[in-house]
Amino acid sequence: MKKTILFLLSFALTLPVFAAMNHGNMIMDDQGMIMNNNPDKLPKDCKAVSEEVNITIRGGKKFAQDFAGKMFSYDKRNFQVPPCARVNVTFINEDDIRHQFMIHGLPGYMYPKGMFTIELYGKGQKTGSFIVPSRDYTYYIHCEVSQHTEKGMKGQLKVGKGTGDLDSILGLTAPLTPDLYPINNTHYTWLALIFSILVGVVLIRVLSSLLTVKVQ
Ligand SMILES: [Cu+2]
Repeated sequence: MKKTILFLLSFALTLPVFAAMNHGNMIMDDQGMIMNNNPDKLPKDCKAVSEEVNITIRGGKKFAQDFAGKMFSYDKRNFQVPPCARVNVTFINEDDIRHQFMIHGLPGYMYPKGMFTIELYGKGQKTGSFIVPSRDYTYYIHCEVSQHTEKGMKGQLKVGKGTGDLDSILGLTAPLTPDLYPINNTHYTWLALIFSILVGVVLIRVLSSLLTVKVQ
């Protein structure tokens, strides 16, 4: 009996912990995780899946390089799908750091906290699905890793006609609070400038006279 227990215990300890953890709504491995994957459960207001929509979205530094002051983004930042569509998202991370495809505002009775998320710890890709409800709405997509949204990793998904555009989406909408770096010139700034010019003139005079003496 003891031997059997020991054998089972040693076997359990050698199981790869991260190989395929499934915590209810979370599928995890050593590459990343998918939260609230839902390929089949219909929202209350949908009788059937209206359409199959496949989306491939890439994340990384290189997608932000055309935008001054930004650091990360997605290759596509604006999506539109029909009501009750099943959205199959393939998220590809092209960086060596953690990125997410996270969408908010989905019905809480199906998606805890209203979220569907694909997270990749580094380079790689994962595919997950969610089914959108029937009402027109604009859903917020972003990467929640600290500062990544502010640095450009933000997008939107419109169901039906949507409910307008979100702010601060690179190449699409203006930021609500633009980054400003104002230069406040005071009297002291001008005094410092005049003083520097005068010192410069004096230095040129003194140096040139010294050099002239040396040559003679
Ligand atoms: Cu990110």
